[in-house]
Amino acid sequence: MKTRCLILVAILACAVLPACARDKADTCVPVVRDAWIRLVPGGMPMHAGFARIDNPCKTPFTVTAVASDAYGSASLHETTLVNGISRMRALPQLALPAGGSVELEPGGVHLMLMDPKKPLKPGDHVVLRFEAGKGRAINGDFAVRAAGG
Ligand SMILES: [Cu+2]
Repeated sequence: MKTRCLILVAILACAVLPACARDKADTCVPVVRDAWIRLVPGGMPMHAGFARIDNPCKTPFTVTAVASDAYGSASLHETTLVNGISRMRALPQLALPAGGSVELEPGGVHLMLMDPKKPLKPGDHVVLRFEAGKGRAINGDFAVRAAGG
């Protein structure tokens, strides 16, 4: 009886495992790390968010929208130097190649966060959601830091 059970378990495991492996590949998602938000002096309702996003998956992940319950609006921005003047422009999307990563950092690509729904102070945490269409999305936990921090 015991032997028969063991054989049954082995057969079931064989039937189930390939499906598990396939599910794992499908549910692989990029990881948001070292994420932080910089407050602006004077409590201006306009913050910048920075992070590193790693995509260890076999499929690219293209961020097409950013959302947060903590802000009236969130978007992708890029800072560029034009004739020595620092300018910002909206980025329609941010591509994360398979196995690649992107750095959102001061002076480069960043998140423009407008109209905080309640006052934020250093040490607070805010969740930002990176959406890639077709229901695909990842969350990042952002730590709030003081202006200049
Ligand atoms: Cu900006």
